[in-house]
Amino acid sequence: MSCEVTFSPNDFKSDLKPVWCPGCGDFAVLNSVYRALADLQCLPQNTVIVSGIGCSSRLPGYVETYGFNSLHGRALPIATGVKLAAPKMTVVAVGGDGDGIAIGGNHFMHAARRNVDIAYFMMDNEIYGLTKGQAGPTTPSGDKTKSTTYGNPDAAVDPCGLAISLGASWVARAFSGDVKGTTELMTKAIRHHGFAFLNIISPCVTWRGEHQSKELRAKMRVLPAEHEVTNREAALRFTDEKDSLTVGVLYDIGRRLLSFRRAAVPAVVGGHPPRRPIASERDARSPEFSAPSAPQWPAPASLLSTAESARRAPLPTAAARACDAFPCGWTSPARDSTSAGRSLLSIHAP
Ligand SMILES: Cc1ncc(C[n+]2csc(CCOP(=O)(O)OP(=O)(O)O)c2C)c(N)n1
Ligand code: SF4
Ligand SMILES: [Mg+2]
Repeated sequence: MSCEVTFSPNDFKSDLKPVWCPGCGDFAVLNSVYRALADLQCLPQNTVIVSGIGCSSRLPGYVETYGFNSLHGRALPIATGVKLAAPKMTVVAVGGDGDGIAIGGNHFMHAARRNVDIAYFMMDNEIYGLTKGQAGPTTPSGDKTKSTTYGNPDAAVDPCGLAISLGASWVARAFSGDVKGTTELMTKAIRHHGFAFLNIISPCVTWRGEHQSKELRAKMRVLPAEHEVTNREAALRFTDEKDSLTVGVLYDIGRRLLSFRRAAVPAVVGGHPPRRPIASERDARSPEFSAPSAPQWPAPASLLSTAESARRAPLPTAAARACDAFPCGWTSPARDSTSAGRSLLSIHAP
């Protein structure tokens, strides 16, 4: 007798009650997260949500999956580590505009260019909410805030434009008030193989005013059907909008995943063998793992078999010496043949 368990959005609600201000856009984002996880039937034990610090970064606590409310600006390096150590997990990073583009801007750049297989939802309220309303990188020029009482003298950054220029392979924009649209974009981001960046415009009623929500809704436009998602120039045209707020997938290209490139590194480089070819496991995701989707970059058989044969081959003496000297506890094949091919990250995984 088979027993199939299905999850509803309510199953992803944790016992914690959100402490956001009444009317905060992050409530709607949270709702979309519950729905997206249910739509994809993500198993809670196979899902991790990692955040930084900020009002928005409280989100992992409200979701019944693994979660990590980490340090300001550090969601992406931690999510990257989780994904590399546990490649079968569905990894979602979340946080605010300040968390992702100000203090965490450097990490944003490297996660995008490395094309780590994680979905990143940035809740963009154009302000530092938790610390009481200072202007941040996405605050429009000229806007008065607690820290710019005469008007913001700086130019604002468009997070989608930034992500495209940094090499992200999937970039989209959503408005939190559009729960259906945001949910759809979240499911696409999670299914995407590679770094998927979703900029969610999410009003802060307390520091940006109650009118912000209405104004944003009035500006919302759906991406024209003829938009070509692989056309970089076309995508960038939607990242410099003043009077409109276009939602949808702006950019979507296939690029090799970080895991594929790691599998391709020859055994002797840096004295470490490549990690086991996790890409094959990743792409043959069985239904027990969430988000089945056709990989945009099917595992190149020649690449994986090269990596696999490199893994099995004994290391040259010099390389083995380099591993012995490495202070991470990594066991070289010379000392223990059973751990050949395991990387530092897999050794340290729980
Ligand atoms: C290293 C460090 N620097 C500064 C802070 C203070 N701090 C906490 S949250 C935050 C800004 C949060 O803004 P954002 O990421 O946009 O999130 P929001 O609260 O708007 O959702 C700042 C500056 C901190 N906690 N740690
Ligand atoms: S301060 Fe702004 S972002 Fe933070 S909970 Fe309140 S409304 Fe939301
Ligand atoms: Mg913010």
